[in-house]
Amino acid sequence: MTDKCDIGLIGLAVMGQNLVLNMSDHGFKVAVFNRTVSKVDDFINGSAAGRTIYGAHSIEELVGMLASPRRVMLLVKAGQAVDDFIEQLIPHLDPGDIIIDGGNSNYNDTIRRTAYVESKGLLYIGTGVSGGEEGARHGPSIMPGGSPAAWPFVKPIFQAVAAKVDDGSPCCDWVGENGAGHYVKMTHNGIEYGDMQLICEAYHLMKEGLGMSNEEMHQVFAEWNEGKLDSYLIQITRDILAFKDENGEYVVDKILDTAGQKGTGKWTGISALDMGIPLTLIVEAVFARCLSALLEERKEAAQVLSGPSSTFDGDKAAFIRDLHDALYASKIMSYAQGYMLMRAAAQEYGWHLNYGGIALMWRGGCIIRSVFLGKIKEAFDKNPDLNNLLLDDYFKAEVEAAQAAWRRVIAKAVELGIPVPAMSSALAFFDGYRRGRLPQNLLQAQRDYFGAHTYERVDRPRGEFFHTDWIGSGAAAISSTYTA
Ligand code: 2AM
Repeated sequence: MTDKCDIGLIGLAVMGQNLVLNMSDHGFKVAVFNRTVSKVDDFINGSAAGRTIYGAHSIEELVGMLASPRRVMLLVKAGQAVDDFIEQLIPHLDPGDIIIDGGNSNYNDTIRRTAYVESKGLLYIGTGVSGGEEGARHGPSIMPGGSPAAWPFVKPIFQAVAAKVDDGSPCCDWVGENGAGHYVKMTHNGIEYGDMQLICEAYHLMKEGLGMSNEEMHQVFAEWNEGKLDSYLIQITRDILAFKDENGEYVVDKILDTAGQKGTGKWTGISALDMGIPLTLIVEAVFARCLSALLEERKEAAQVLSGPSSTFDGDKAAFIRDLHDALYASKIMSYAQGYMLMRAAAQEYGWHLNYGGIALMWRGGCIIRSVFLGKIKEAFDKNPDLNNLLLDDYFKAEVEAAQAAWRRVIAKAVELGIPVPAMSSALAFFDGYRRGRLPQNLLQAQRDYFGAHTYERVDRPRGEFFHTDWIGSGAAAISSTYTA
């Protein structure tokens, strides 16, 4: 090695190795290190052989191999391992050097770490990297946040290795301060939960409601992937439905119906609850996984509890067209809710989020990549201050056009007893969001009745609170005495 390396990477699991190979494809010189040091030599002598990739056998050696300002990226297990490496790196780094965490860290940790690393005179980046091992190798979606001053030094590398959309724009841009990058990555994962659940509900309706074969469903998803729903998840669903094992049998039918989760959907839901944002579709998607995991309980219940015995007797082709629109409209609700969440988080944490840029970052490289995200980008290009996606002319018209079909699908699902928690909660959200008056006037009355929580009035300015003596006791109950 003659010159110093452009970047150092710690953590040589498959993601780390693939990202390093990707960086070397783009002409960057990369120094690598791993806790289990033998993996460094295995990599250097294996898939990294003959490339601009150089092994280090200690943190000190790694840091010594880097050009200034040094850029050290961690791709290690989220949690304590990140804090441990930060501690090990700090004594070897100089002011202005940059530590980058590319793992699936919780944004709260990234907020804390940014402040801590900055307090040592260094810069910090916490970045979402999406697209799995394949994405890391050939172009992930990269969502960096942290110390804004670090971005110009990382930008050329990240934008070179990131996925590109049709016009060549990279799926990587600056997201915002401290934990913003990991927050946006978390929201991406929540939206991914929602997209997957919506597809599963469509599958359930086709399979159980219409009695369709895997081959027929494969055809439907193949068609859907040619239109507005064109996306990675629809595409892999198409392929999964047609996939047969060595015995010529469909693999999907042999898979146990109990879903796992790593927690990012749950984090998204918790954040929404904390901030009071109705992220109903994603939360329903998390709960749908939870319900699926109660496998034994469900099997027992299936022996005892029955539902409607009606079967579908309508026009199947028409219903499939309706189902397309129901999925599409529900997806619009999910993204509208996701953007509501990010907007609230930006306010809560003081981030300056680039909403159109986020749509572009998700447009390619990641699991939720889709043509649809191009439309979201357009909506924010048209109006960067767009308050809600549903108020954009394009999406407003799309929902209007899909609305009747969406309602028919939900009604039919209810009639057939097939659960569609994401699609139906999306519709309930839409019907609530578009109403100037909801029944919570009654709820406020109830709260005031039993707990003297007070209420505001339609005929008085906001901020004036009233209490009614509902039971005529005359006693001025105050809510602080309410303990039920
Ligand atoms: P290893 O190869 O030594 O296990 C993904 O698991 C990556 O994170 C691997 O590079 C792994 O290193 C690293 N890793 C996991 N837990 C770690 C820890 N507690 N400290 C340091 N590195 C860790």
